[in-house]
Amino acid sequence: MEIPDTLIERLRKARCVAVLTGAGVSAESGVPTFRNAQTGLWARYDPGELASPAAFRANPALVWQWYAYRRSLVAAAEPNPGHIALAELERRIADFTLITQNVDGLHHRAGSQNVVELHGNLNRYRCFADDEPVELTTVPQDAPPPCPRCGGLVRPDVVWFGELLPPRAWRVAVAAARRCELFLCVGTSGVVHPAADLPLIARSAGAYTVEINIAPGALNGLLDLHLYAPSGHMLPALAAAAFGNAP
Ligand code: BV8
Repeated sequence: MEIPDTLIERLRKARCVAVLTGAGVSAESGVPTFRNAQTGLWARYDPGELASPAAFRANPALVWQWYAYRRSLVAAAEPNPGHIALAELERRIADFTLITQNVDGLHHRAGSQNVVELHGNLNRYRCFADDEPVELTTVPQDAPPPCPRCGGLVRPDVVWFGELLPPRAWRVAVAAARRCELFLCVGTSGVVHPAADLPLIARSAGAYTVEINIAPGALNGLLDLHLYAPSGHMLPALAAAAFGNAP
């Protein structure tokens, strides 16, 4: 799919850009997207059910094993050209904010320095009883270990459905959406809130808003431009068109 010259010019001239990514940007790294993460033995579970405090209370071992499985997928994955292009854009644009719904840490591994993790990171842990961070030297595969401080259950440091987003992360994300002149929404179904509100906040504040996805989704028709192509192709092409391939 051709990239309109107007978008290339906007990116080249932009002083302030914000990007929201979803599971689609990690798909080309071999990490299944959130809604089709369920294959094999996990196929019979609904991720929206597993990713909840109720599921963890009811069956901590099952939820812990699901995250152990996903952690193994992520450990075997490498950042793809889409992640790398976003790290390059961060180096080229003065005020660049990368906001992600993903919990896989691949943006950091691609070299992005300033990543706003709205939904946490599955390679970090915290105590289910008091929410304080927990450092694990070894990570058991079958069941959550006890918190070394209080004996409560250790959980992955991710935001489950029905839980509030980290207040600072959300504040930073909204501020970036409000001040940016260009907002890119990449690889997200746009069904999970409040993250999916960000492109609309940006648009109502006057930003030019762009969706990059392989198929129309919940944001279809709501943004200024919709580009349908894999992000691992589209993002490098966009970065090269705007800034060249010079290192
Ligand atoms: C909240 C971490 C306030 C965990 C995730 C009832 C009670 C409480 C809240 C609600 C409720 N009903 C609704 C809500 C709100 C709820 C919500 O939005 N539900 C939805 C499902 C309707 N939200 C919340 O609960 C949030 N908190 O509202 O707090 C509150 C609190 C209490 C009471 C009331 C209000 C918390 C939401 C965070 C949930 N945690 N992740 C984990 O990962 O295990 S969300 C999860 O979904 C992932 O983070 C994922 O990133 C995210 C969104 O999904 P996507 O990233 O979009 O992934 P998806 O698979 O859906 O789509 C992939 C996309 O990529 C597709 O569009 C595809 O076309 C595209 N794609 C594929 N390949 C490519 C590609 N694009 C480009 N290139 C490719 N190659």
